[in-house]
Amino acid sequence: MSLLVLGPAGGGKTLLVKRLQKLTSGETKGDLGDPPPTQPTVGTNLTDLMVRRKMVVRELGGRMAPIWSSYYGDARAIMFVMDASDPTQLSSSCAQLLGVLSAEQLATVPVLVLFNKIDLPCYMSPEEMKGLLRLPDIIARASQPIAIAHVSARDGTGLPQVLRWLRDPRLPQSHPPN
Ligand SMILES: Nc1nc2c(ncn2[C@@H]2O[C@H](COP(=O)(O)OP(=O)(O)OP(=O)(O)O)[C@@H](O)[C@H]2O)c(=O)[nH]1
Ligand SMILES: [Mg+2]
Repeated sequence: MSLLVLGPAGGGKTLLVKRLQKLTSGETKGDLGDPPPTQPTVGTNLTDLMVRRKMVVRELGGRMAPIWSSYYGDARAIMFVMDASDPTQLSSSCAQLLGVLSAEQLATVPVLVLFNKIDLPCYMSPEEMKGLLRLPDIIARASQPIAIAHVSARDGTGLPQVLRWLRDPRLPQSHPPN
């Protein structure tokens, strides 16, 4: 299975994948440690992740957005990562997300929308953000199964939920109250 990780530059995709890799490697014993440094992804990053079985994770750098679609044919699941602490970026990220959801090749591919960086002060609550971005409408109209998670790749908040989704992306997810 191949998992595509998409989203705007600086949203935290690379750090998220590194954290998931560490969590699934069995070497953390519950402590993620300090976040490792990341560089903006030039092109794409490939990482193997063991969740039930080996999956290949392909992160596409935010600056690659114009050619993301050339990788859609290979995708079995998608994680779309945005920076919840950056209000100026959210609406353009949402437009990008709509583009992903409307791609014909992805019509049945499950999508996990991640609001990352919730360790930083956010100007809106997750519920307000969902409303502003009209996410309930978007989810109701989309053809693919969509789940949402609020996470921090920095401190690890919400990452167990991401791993649960990775085990079964097609299962309906329960959204814990935020
Ligand atoms: N505070 C905080 N910082 C984060 C979090 N996740 C990522 N960052 C930081 O955000 C910056 C960008 O993270 P990356 O993982 O490189 O972002 P990216 O989405 O891979 O960016 P591109 O590869 O350019 O598309 C880095 O300095 C990260 O340490 C988070 O949850 N909280
Ligand atoms: Mg990156």
